[in-house]
Amino acid sequence: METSASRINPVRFTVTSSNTNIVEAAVSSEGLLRLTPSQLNAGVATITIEATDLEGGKTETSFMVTVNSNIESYAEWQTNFTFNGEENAAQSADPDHDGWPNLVEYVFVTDPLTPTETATLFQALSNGNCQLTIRKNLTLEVRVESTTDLMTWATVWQASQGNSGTTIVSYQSTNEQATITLQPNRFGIDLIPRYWRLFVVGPEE
Ligand SMILES: [Ca+2]
Ligand SMILES: [Ca+2]
Repeated sequence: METSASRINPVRFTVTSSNTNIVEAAVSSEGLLRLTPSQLNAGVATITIEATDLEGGKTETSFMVTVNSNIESYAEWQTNFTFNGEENAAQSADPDHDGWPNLVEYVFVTDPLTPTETATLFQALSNGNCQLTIRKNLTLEVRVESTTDLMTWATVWQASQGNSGTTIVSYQSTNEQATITLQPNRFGIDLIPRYWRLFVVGPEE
């Protein structure tokens, strides 16, 4: 006579995160709790674990986790430079007179105290596309807009979409920066010349 026995789990676990933008939580079939922090967003989330026994009885417990961001903020970035006076460190200041205020220098990872060749980092290409080399991990609202008439601007790309989206022709990145080629309209060859602009919402000062 043969007998067999299979192991049953006397308790089932489910887990939820109060903010999956900050941390995702899951329990594997082996009962391991896995927490996956966001690469971009910092903050606090509550993880709740619920256990259900074979009779359907439930109990739960929760704890809080804090996710720290290792993305360099504007405030951290500007401490890398020795500005001549506090007003020169402001987001809107342009102490090197290259036309890019410090906030834009931060977004492009350029030196706010040395004139930047801005046209090589954000340029309209002759085929009607646009290319920019920009900080890869941005928590600020940053978007590229285009227009044909300088009246109506359309968003072509925004930082939150990263390397996904139909307007991206190519996306190459290093640890810190991404070089992105954008096409405003796949069918709009007759709409050249186009104008491009970068729109940045700075952090509270
Ligand atoms: Ca500047
Ligand atoms: Ca500069």
